[in-house]
Formats: sequence, structure tokens, C-alpha cells
Amino acid sequence: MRIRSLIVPVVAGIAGLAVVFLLTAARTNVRVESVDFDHVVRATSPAFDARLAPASDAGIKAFRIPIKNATIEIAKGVTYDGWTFGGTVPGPVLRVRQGDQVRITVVNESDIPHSIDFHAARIPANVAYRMILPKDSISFEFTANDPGAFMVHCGTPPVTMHLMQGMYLPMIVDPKGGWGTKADKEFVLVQSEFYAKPGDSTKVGSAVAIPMQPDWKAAMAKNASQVVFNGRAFQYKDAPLKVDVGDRVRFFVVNAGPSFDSDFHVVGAIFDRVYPDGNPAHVLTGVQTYLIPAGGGAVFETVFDPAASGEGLYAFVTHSFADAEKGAVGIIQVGAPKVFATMVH
Ligand SMILES: [Cu+2]
Repeated sequence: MRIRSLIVPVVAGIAGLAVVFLLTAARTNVRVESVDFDHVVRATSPAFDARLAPASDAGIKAFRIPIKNATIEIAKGVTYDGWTFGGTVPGPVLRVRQGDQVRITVVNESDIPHSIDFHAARIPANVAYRMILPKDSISFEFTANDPGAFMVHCGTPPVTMHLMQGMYLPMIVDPKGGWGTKADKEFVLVQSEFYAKPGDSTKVGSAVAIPMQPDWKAAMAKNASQVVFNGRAFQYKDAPLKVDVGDRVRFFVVNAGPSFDSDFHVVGAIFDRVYPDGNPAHVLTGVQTYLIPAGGGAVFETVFDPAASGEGLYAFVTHSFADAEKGAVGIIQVGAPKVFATMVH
């Protein structure tokens, strides 16, 4: 009896110390990491860099995202007058961890109004997603409470126009406890479609390549000219995503639309895990193809096991094949397969 009455306060004391320690740890996690996408621009040559680095352990992540017009390359040799977040299409990937505080500043450096819409945020849309006039900016913050692979986009009407011009980017929120597996490689892929028609060649000499222009009628008819991963048709056929034999590979796939679904599939592999929306609570196993709606995202994992999907070439596609024919197909090169030189695609 006497011993028990001694033990209880001691145990309570230890528990109290643990709580204090955890609170202190939480307080020390207020390190701010700032990224200015005017200075951190993702490589787009020879292909948009799809590789992903882990999120830092900073508890507050601040991003400055400039909106700017840019001439982009939507297929080999085909340029387009786009509107962008950060100068590329898609815009830069934002990666945070569940529970992080996310501080956003968007600066409109273009000549027409735009806005930004974070699918990862629970926030009053009329405040955070309001119109940003030229030369104006907006700042707001939210806690990334929901894990996932999210779309971020301009929501200014007509939204179809702002999306077909290139105004979207992916945001990844890693689950608090991690993904439950150790990935050897991680890639981000954003599917989207363009509706492009030839620009006005009467304004410049005919020898100059004219950037393509938006074709609104084609967009309303859902008759895309290109369907792409990471902004350019077929780019990962020429510059495959490279992994090693035995690698577990995690793909964060976001479908920016504006109007098409994505039926994500890897030829010659089966996903041993799919997280619809990128939420581990939704885990599926043994999946051949998984549908990502326009405005949605999902996380896919597969292992390039030497005894199964080992050394070789694997196409990733939207299995809606008319869309794959228009550019939504790429190659994953596992190891250094000898058939590489003779592979026909
Ligand atoms: Cu816009």
C-alpha cells in the first residue's frame, strides 16, 4: 500500500516530464523554411524534373509564388503562350508534412487578374482565393491537416481558360507517420491537357516559330490537342524516369484536367499500394489501373522486383488510350536494359 502510493506519483511525474518534453519538442519545431519560386525554378530540359526530394522538418513552410506569363514547350518544338505559377507548367511542387503550418504569398506579375485555390486547405475561399489584380499580391496561411496529393490552381473565371493556359501545380502533404514503406525513388506527375491552335503568323516573319494560342471552342468540345504529364507531350519517352532494379517507387499523380480523367497504369507492373487522394486511410492493394478525377490526386507504389518487374522498360500511361496517343505516355527505365536501343514506342 505504501509502495503503491509512492509509485503513483513517480509514474505521474515521469508522464508529466514526457508531456513537457513533447511540448518543448513541438515548440522547437517552429523553424521557418522559406522558398521563393522566383529563385527556385524546376528544370524543364531535357524533361520536366519529376524527381522529388523529401520534405524538410521545418514546422512552418513559407512559399512565395509569382504568377507570370511564359512561353512554354507543350510538345517537341511546339511552343505555347502560357500563364504560369513560377514560370513553368506545371508550377513548382510544394511538399510539406501533415500538421505543418503553410504560409503562402502569391504575387501577380502578369497583366490580368488571377487567383489561387489550394485543394489541401480548409479555409474560407472568399478570403484566401480572392482575385489578385496585376501587381497585387495575397498572403494567407493554413495548417496542412489532411495528407494527400493535391491540386493547386488558379480559380479565376473562366477557370477552363486559366487551367488550359497552365495555371496549376501539385502539393504533397506527407502523412504524420510517413507512408509506411521506404521508397527508393519518388516522382511527381501532373496530368493535364492543352487545347492549342496556331498563333497569328501575320504579325511576325514566317520564318519565326509562332507560339500556339488557346482554342476555346476546342476546350468546350473537350477536343484536346495534347494530353501530357508534367506539361509536355511524350517527354519521358525521350528522357525516361530512371530507377534501379529492386527499387520501391512512389508516384504522386495529380490530375489538373481541366476536363479529362486520368486512368493511371504502368505497363508490366501492378501497384501493390494505391492511396486514393493520397490518404493512407484509403489504401488499396494489387491495383492494375486507378482513376484520378480532374481535380484529384493519388499516390501509387510498385516494386521493380528482380524476380518480377525487374530490369526493363515500363510505359506509364493514362489507359484512356486516345489521350495516351496525344502525349500522356512515358517510360520508366529500370536498370540498364539491353533492349533499350531497339525498343519501339
Ligand atoms: Cu489565372
